[in-house]
Order: sequence, then structure tokens, then C-alpha cells
Amino acid sequence: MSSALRSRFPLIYKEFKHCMISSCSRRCSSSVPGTQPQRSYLKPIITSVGCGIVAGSLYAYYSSQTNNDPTNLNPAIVANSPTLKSHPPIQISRKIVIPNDTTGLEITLFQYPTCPFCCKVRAFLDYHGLSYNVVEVNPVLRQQIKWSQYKKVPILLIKDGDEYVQLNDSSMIISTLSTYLKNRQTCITEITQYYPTMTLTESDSGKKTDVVNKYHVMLANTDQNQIDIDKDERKWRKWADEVLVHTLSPNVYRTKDEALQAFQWFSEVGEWERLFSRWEQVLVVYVGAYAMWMIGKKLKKRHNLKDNVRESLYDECRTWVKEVNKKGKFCGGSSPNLADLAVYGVLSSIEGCQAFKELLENTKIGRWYNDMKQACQNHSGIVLSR
Ligand SMILES: N[C@@H](CCC(=O)N[C@@H](CS)C(=O)NCC(=O)O)C(=O)O
Repeated sequence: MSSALRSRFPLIYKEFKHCMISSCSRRCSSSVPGTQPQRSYLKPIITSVGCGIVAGSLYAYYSSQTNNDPTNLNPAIVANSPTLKSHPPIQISRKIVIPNDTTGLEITLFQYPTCPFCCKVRAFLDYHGLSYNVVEVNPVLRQQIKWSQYKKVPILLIKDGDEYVQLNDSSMIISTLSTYLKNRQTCITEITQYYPTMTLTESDSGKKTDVVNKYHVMLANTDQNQIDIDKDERKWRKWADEVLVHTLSPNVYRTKDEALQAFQWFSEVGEWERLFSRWEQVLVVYVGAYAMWMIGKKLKKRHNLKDNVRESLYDECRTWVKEVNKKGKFCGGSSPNLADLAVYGVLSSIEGCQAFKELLENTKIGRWYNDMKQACQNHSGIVLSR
């Protein structure tokens, strides 16, 4: 063994040397000088080669058996939405009260003010004129969601009878509420059973959890034209979650200055000065900005964004504008559909950032965006009574 190899693999070298010494000493002690010298060398070689072949074959047989065994697959764990006997004792940050809301729903949204998934849910609630409570979650310490096993936001709690149903995942929340608004006879708990959470354990990437049917509004539609419209709406909702959203962070946190400016805006929108202690606020703004600047660079690579990340954001928004123009004022035609609300919600999360300003200057998304903003502020989708 060369000295270079020895220095790179000291442990292997030690083992190799140990084997050489032990096999050599065995050979010396077991053989009688002058008698059958070839056999004493050949026997251990043949024995080890033979053992190797047998062990290798057994291993190959075992592997092929276990790989083909269907019972060896990891089963999925399926769970329904959790329910709580009482509301967690967390201080409500603010109440949004819509006087014309006739649903009587008691809703609490746990959120970060500028998380795109939370903004999507708020866009839905505002557009449909639903009253709701907001709990601002501290994004670093997250004490406000300690009671929950699910550790992301948004989380929505809805009172149903004597209990509170916990809805996790923005698209599931929107589909559940949308189903309810179209058929108020069905109770929320019953609707959530159409959206179980499924956890799969995959050998290479660990656990993966997602909500089944999360883009489906549960209506018994038989009209083919409506079925096609619904399918298209689902396609763009998914696009908002899986494509558009990934262009945001690398743009908002493109430089350290932009990241800090973004976090200062988050603090303003989320009223962190009022809601969090001074040290918590400083921690979140500075630690958050620095961490997100670092993470933004990784996300740029992971999602294959262009070198100039702005171009990726503009490209996706131009794709969206083209789609809207094919359909009318909104993707939903003359009024917004769930895809409009999803895309608007996602983009509204960066409204105070430099990236958004430049997006308006470089694309034609402004007209649609302002129409959506007005529709949400005016609660244009409110269902007055049913
Ligand atoms: N699929 C989820 C994604 C939610 C999500 O990723 N939320 C982020 C905030 S934008 C989160 O809570 N991340 C965990 C953390 O901040 O610790 C949804 O649509 O609601």
C-alpha cells in the first residue's frame, strides 16, 4: 500500500496490515516446514473465496426476496382533522368583523402576516365577507401554536357544535370553506372527512405529508362544461402553490438590504411592535432577515430560477396575465374564482417589497391585481343569505 493511500485511509491500512500479520503468523504456525507448502496457501484462499460466494449469493437472494415482498411496503398513515374540546388560551391579536356575514361561523386564523399561504386564506375570507379572529404567530419562537401538533401556518380553528375543528393547509382550508358556503346544510366536521392527511414514509426522502383532495370543492357536478371549468381552476390553484410561490423568497430576500427591508415591512403589517416584546421583535427582524437571505440563495438553486431571479418572477406573472386575458376580467371570467384568489393571495404577501414594485413596472399584472384587491376589500363574494 502506497504511503499516500496509507495517509488517506489510516484505518483501512491498519486493518489491512493486521490481516496480513495475522494470516502470516497463522500460516507460519500451522504449516510444518518442508511439507505441502501449496496446500497451506491454497486452502485459506479457496475457503474464503467459497465463503464469499455463498455469503454473496445468500445476500442477493435475501435482497431480491425482500424487494419483491409487497408486505415490505410502508403503509400510509391517514388522519382526519383534529378536534379540540376548547379554544386554546391564546390572546387574539385582532378581530375582523363583517356586519353582513350571515354564516355565524366562529373562525380563528393562526398566521404570519406575510406568509403567502396565510395571505391566500385571508384573501378567501375577505372576498367572501367572513368574520374572523387573527392570532399573529411569532415566526421564530412560535409560542402561539404550541398547542398544535402541526407546526406550520396557516392553521384555522372553526367552532362546530361544542368542539373546535382544526384545519391545516391553506388549500384544504379554502376547499373546506368553499364547499361549506355552497352547501350550508353540511357541517364542517363532515366536510373535513373528504380531506384526510396522508403521511408516507419513503426510504430515500423520509416522511412526506399532504392533504388528499385539497384542491377539490366537494360538489356533485354532472355538467361537463362545469367539470372542465373546475378542473382548470384546480390546475391554477396548484400552480400558485407549486410554481408561483417558489419565485417569491429568492426575489424578496435577494440581497441583505432587501431582506431587512422586507422584514421591517412584515413587522409593520403584523404590528409586531405592539404584539411582541422589543427583544422578540428585534430577534425576528434581524435573525429572520439574515436567515432568509441565506435560504433564498438555496431556494433559487432548488427551484431552478434564472440567474436574475426577477426574470423568473416576471415570466410566471406574464403566464398568469395571458391566462386571465383569455378568460375576461378574471381567471374566473367576470368574477374571481379560487385560482384568482390563490394567485392574488400569494402575490399580496410581497406587496410592500421592492420586488413587487418592480413587478408592477415590468409586467402588465397591475390591472388584474388592483381589481382583485378591490374585490377582496369590498367583500364582493359575500353570500348574503342562504
Ligand atoms: N402546504 C402548506 C404550507 C404552509 C407553510 O409552509 N407555511 C410556512 C410559512 S410560509 C411555515 O409555517 N413554515 C414552518 C415554519 O415557519 O416554521 C399550506 O399551504 O398551508
